[in-house]
Amino acid sequence: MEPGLVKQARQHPDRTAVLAESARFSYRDLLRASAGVAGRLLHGAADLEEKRVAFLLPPGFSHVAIQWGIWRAGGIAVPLCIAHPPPEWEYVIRDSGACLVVAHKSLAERIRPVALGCDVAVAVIEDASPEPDSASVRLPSIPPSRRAMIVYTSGTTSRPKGVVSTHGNLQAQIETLVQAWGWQPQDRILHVLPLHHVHGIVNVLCCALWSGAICEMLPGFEAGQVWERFVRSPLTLFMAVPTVYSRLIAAWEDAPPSRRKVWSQACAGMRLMVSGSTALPVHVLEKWQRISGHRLLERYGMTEIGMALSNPLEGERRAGYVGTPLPGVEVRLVDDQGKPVECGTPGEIQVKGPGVFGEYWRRPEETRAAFTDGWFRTGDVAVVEKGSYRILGRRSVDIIKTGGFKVSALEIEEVLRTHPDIAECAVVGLPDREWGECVAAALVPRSGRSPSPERLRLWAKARLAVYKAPQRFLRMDSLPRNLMGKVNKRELAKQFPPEESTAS
Ligand code: MCA
Ligand code: AMP
Repeated sequence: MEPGLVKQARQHPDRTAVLAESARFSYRDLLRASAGVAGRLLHGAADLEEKRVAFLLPPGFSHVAIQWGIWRAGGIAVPLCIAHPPPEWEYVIRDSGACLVVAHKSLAERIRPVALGCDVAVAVIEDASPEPDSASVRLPSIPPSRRAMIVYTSGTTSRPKGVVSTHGNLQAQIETLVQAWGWQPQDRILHVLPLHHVHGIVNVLCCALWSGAICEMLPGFEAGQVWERFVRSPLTLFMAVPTVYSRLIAAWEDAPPSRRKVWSQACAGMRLMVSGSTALPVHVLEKWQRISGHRLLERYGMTEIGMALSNPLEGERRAGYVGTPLPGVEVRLVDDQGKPVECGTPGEIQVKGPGVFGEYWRRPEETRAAFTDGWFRTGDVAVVEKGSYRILGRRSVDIIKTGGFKVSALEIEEVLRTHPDIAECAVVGLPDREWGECVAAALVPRSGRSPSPERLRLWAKARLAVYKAPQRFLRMDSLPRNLMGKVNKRELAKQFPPEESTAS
């Protein structure tokens, strides 16, 4: 038994799978390279038996070959974000109990001290290449119940939790999207998203490779580069977070009229453009439609479940709505007592289905708390109106979505409290035109200390992923607290001056 993606790839070995850095790699190349990787990871053993292998590679063919190689060897793939500072890597390596870190040569020197500090070896790889003899590598049988991947996600606990997806979960998450969005072998998608989250991993990369389509990978997102790529040759699909669309709109507005026209025309060949990970502002949807001619398809999902709700491929895509349950996904809304609500009444979104994860890595308590009678509790609140779901917000004020990344206020507070100049602090998300929400920190400095916002941001960026580092700071004499002594975050959010520009 092979992972579903591998089985699929065998059906069209000669088609192009990955385009990156002007090089073309076929599905046969991917099968061979990943078999070679698996053989080296196994190193004579029969099966990695769910050992965790962390990997740190820029987007490209090698990244995919390592991911597949870990899967084919029977291991659990733990993607590391190339832009994270060392403390974030260390946390993931330790928490997942990784037995090895596979690092691209360009990143090896940065991660080596971290891995060695965790007593974990580093395997440095040059660019993975297809191996002519890799067909002879003996690989273990991988049933759908085998754990495949751990993706770290922030939540209402202070440190991120590892979401464990099995091969069966991934297959279900992919198949529902392939069906709903009509993926075909003729598709060609431009990949600009990070590869340590489900949006970039499942919705873009895995769906493309499942379908025999072409996944063209850019090193990252830069608006002008993406527009010019749209122009160069036809693409059929694009998927991104609202901040990316806002940036594309801003670049278009800054461009001379002749370029605008060429850019807009280049979108005509696309068959579908998707937005998700955070609410799509209606003004972005409308502007994008005017510029590109495409009405963005907005969908709703979560690391723990893959995608759950989607506007239709054919038919009306309602602004401000995320559509209806995807094929094979059950969704219900419940009240505070856990009872399903009437249509038109807000309730918490709960999800069931083969794509829903089974556990947070080594966190049985949190796993138990996340489910009710087999339904996963998302913590998001929605309402159904005229048959379509509208997301109203989240139950917890401590979860912030910034530029599509979910961050935990509690995690950021915990780190800020270790700063020698900070006596007390509280973190909130504030509405932000560019990022959806931005991370804002209210600080009570220790007496006689006066840390500057710029220095604090730099200090935070050395310890936390850059998107967790507060963009706005507010100095206070004391934090607003309720009678129980708990910080009143809704009150606190109101105390930040409006219209202040972000630090970036
Ligand atoms: C970058 N910065 C950010 C963010 N990204 N700050 C807050 N929130 C962010 N998301 C920082 C930069 O480090 C920099 O700080 C400053 O902001 C500007 O950087 P810039 O180079 O302009 O940003 P960028 O590197 O171009 O990134 C913007 C981005 C990126 C492309 C929109 O945030 C991104 O790729 N977002 C997508 C996230 C995503 O895929 N989420 C899916 C997870 P300084 O100036 O101080 O250096 S959610 C998911 O998977 C579920 C399942 C779902 O539903 O999809
Ligand atoms: P993550 O845990 O990073 O996978 O983020 C999942 C969260 O992103 C969900 O729980 C929602 O809060 C949010 N989210 C995803 N898609 C949407 C959307 N279309 N509209 C509003 N929120 C969304």
